[in-house]
Amino acid sequence: NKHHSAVLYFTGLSGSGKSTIANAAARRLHDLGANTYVLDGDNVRHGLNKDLGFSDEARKENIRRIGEVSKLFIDSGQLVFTAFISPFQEDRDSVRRLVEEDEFVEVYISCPLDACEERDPKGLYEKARAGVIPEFTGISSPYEAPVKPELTLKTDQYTVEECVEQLIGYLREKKWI
Ligand code: GGZ
Repeated sequence: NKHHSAVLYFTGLSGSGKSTIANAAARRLHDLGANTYVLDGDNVRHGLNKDLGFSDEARKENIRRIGEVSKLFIDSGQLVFTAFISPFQEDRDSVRRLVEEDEFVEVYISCPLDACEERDPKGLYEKARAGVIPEFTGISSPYEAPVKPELTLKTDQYTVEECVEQLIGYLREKKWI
């Protein structure tokens, strides 16, 4: 099955739903015959990038490597999803410049901080508020919302399934699938 190769570059706060939506969308696209792969904390921060912490510099290096790996996956013909906070616009723009213009889709996984904090699936916000986790995004470390994302998925207003449909709709419109 022929499809366009690209990186669907997700960005958003911890708990916004990046990994959940990326995995659900990848499954959907796989069923439609596309070659997909998801890069997220589970397979990158625990492996290739396990030497990196959460300082601004470490996050920058995290995103740089993720960009390089994404490029390799694109070269191998995949639709690759990346699900990392990626808090800095400059670093996201660097990844954009690394690949072809029509190979980068910035997807803002939008959810207000208070809603993410309410979800707190891993109890990290509570620990961040207590000062147990330093430099936590949205609490004690900055998050720069995308200036001009190709796509915004509002996870506080739509279900996971609806967000996946919006993403599939975008890819269909582009005739990439
Ligand atoms: C933000 C942190 C931190 C700090 C650990 N700040 O919700 P999670 O748990 O599963 O996802 C978060 C993940 C963030 O890693 P990323 O590689 O996506 O971040 S970045 O793009 O900024 O490099 C969270 C956990 O790691 N986590 N400490 N201080 N998130």
